[in-house]
Amino acid sequence: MHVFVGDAETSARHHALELDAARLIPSWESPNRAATIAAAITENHQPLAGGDLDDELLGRVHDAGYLEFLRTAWDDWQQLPGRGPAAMAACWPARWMATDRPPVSIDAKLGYYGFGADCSITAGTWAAARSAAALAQSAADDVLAGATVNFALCRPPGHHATIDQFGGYCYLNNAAIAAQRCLDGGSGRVAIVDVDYHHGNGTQQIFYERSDVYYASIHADPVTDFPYFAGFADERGRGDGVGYTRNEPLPAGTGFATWSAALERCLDDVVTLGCDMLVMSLGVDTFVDDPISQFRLTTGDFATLGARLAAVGLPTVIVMEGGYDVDDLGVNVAAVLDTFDIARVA
Ligand code: Q9C
Ligand code: ZN
Repeated sequence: MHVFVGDAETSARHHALELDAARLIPSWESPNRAATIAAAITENHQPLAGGDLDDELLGRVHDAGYLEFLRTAWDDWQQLPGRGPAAMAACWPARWMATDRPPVSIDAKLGYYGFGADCSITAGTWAAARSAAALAQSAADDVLAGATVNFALCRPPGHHATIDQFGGYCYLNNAAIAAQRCLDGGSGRVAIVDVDYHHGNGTQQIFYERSDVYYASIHADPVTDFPYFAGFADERGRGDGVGYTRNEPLPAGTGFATWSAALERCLDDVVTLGCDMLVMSLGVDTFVDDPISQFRLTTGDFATLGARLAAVGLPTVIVMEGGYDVDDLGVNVAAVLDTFDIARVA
């Protein structure tokens, strides 16, 4: 396994403000997340840096206007009299409003190109998001070149980022970028299996009408949990994509027995649908002690997950998503990676 780890400074310069239960707080998605994971996984692995992000690849996953917004948002925010410390929306277009009219002011753009107040843009956001996406791209390139499995320590995470909206701590969809890179490099069909606690609404949307990417997610029921408006079991794809999306919403309190049964249904599809590469959106916010989530997986369960993924036997790119119990984050990620390594060698 090769592990791709970005420049720590670049990642650390992104720390957004988050509106959490009507309080503006430093985001749970904090810089020390990447630091603690890096410390844990570089005990056993020599870290590799990412290459330069391919803007053409980025443009195949995200909308050009959205990317231009992300690039310029912080500078635009600086022009705003009375601005606060992070660029954050306070108004989103409601159902009947004129969303076909391109936004001009930075306030309008923040509402148009975002979908949640858990997320904001700071001075380092664009560079950090690009750096994370470059890790996903490089991890995919290295698997295309023959590596069996790689890990990209992406921060900020990506699976909530849609074609043209940021939210849920995500700006660029790292898993989608890895998957698109695999397709462009010759894969016939990529499976994205998303085990983050939250539904990956962005990844689902990007590939919803396509049959070259199968998207499966196991997550907290959107009736009770973010992102609330996607991730229901009856979302199965549209057009050419019918049957290439699977959602496994599970109730708060879910433990590994129920969770792993849902994983088996996803992995059955990966085989049945003839996927030849696997991208895993690895969130460990399913951990029993996660401060913002309600599943009950243990460190031992993460080890079991790693071995199970290895048994799928496909070239695999593992992309970091969520996980907010910083004390156990490194050990939990390492549990997945180390058992994958051991199982794949055996
Ligand atoms: N009071 C990822 O795990 N809502 N994103 C949090 C906390 C947003 C999670 C509310 C959760 C987003 C990548
Ligand atoms: Zn999550």
